[in-house]
Parts: sequence; C-alpha cells; structure tokens
Amino acid sequence: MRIDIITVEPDLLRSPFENSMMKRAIEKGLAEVHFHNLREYGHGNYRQIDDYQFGGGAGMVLMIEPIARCIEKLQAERTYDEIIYTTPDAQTLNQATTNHLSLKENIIILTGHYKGVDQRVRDKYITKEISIGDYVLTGGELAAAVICDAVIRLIPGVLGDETSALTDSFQDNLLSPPVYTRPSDYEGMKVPEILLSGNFPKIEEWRTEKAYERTKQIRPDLLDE
Ligand code: 6GU
Repeated sequence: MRIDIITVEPDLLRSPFENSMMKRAIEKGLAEVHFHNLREYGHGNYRQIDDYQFGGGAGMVLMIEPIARCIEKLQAERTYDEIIYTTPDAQTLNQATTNHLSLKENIIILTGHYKGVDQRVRDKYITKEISIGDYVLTGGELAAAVICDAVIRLIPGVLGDETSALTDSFQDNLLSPPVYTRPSDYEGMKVPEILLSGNFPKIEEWRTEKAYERTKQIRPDLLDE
C-alpha cells in the first residue's frame, strides 16, 4: 500500500512513521509513505498557500491551486483509490473504515489546517472525509498519523501475530476483556483463577463474558449497532 500525505507540517508527522509498527511495515516493504509539503506548491516569492475567507470571518483558508497542483501531479503518476481529507466536520473514523482502507492500493491523505480548505477542493478531489473524534485539533496532521497507524497494522504481514488484529477491541464491536501477566498475586491483588486453569474453552467463554460486561458498562452504544 502506498500512502501520499499532503501537509503543511511534514515535520510534525515524521516520527510515528520512524518508530515501532509503522517503521517495520515500511522496512518490510508492506507500506510506502510519502510526505508532500504543500508550501512547495505555493506560487510567488512567498509560496502562498492560504488566504482570507470570502464573506469575512477569522482564520485563513487553504487555497485550491496549490492543492490541485500537488494532487494532479500525483494523479499523473498513478491511480488513487481514495483521496481522503482530515477534518473535524466529517464522519468519525471507526474500525469498519480502517478495514476498508487497508485493502486499498494507493491513497492520498490531505491534512486540513487553519480554517480548513476551500470547499471546491472537497467538491472536486476528495472521495472520503474523516474526523478522528468530536473535539478540535489544531491541524489534521496528527489525525493522518492516527489513520495510517490504524490502517497499516491491518495489512497482512505487518503484525507478527496474524490473529491479534482480529481480536482487537472494535473488530467485533466489543471492547477487549481485561488482560493480566506476572505476578499472579500482586500485594494481594490476584489474577482471576480461570486464567491460570489451562481450560482454554472456559477461558474463551470468560473473555467473551468480560468483553460484553465492559462494553455494556463503558460503550453501551456499541451493542445497539
Ligand atoms: Cl481530522 N482534524 C482536526 N483539525 N481536528 C479533528 C480531527 C481532524 N478529528 C477530530 N478533530
């Protein structure tokens, strides 16, 4: 999978891709990530990329021309399955969307900034708009890193243990059950007996029950879906 990220703040974005799971996925050749600094597509001495909004109001808006130049340059090189725009005024990311995106070959992620982008960018180029939650970030860069992490870990071969992505919270609309490791007794706080029993069908049953309990308590909305 190839991901092209168009951003005003490429440096804000680099480190998640240079560490841990995403770094390994890139090293294994399972994911390829390229950053494009929108500033380089601005015109004039100042490389202008944003301007005041028509109709007045606080905050700058990213202009269509630099974004169009960048997207069209990429589109001349390959076909993209999705062109994603990160913005708080969109549907929130969920596991179904990350599953869907993990099957794509080439995607572009345009990260929002300031007051956002000229609406015509969204109308002309964007195929999917994603928010990562009901709160406002300064820019869409961190959201892009979140999306990439959630998607790249699902690409077959990225995770060592093939089954672990399937048992994640949300993969079946349930939160994960509690987990424990050594010591089995920490200052009187004991690990549930069943987990030490070696009775694996019973352990699975216990885990499912705990997953339901936890979901019912913390995210009952998931059980309605
Ligand atoms: Cl994708 N962008 C910004 N700026 N804020 C957000 C967001 C995205 N998702 C939640 N808040």
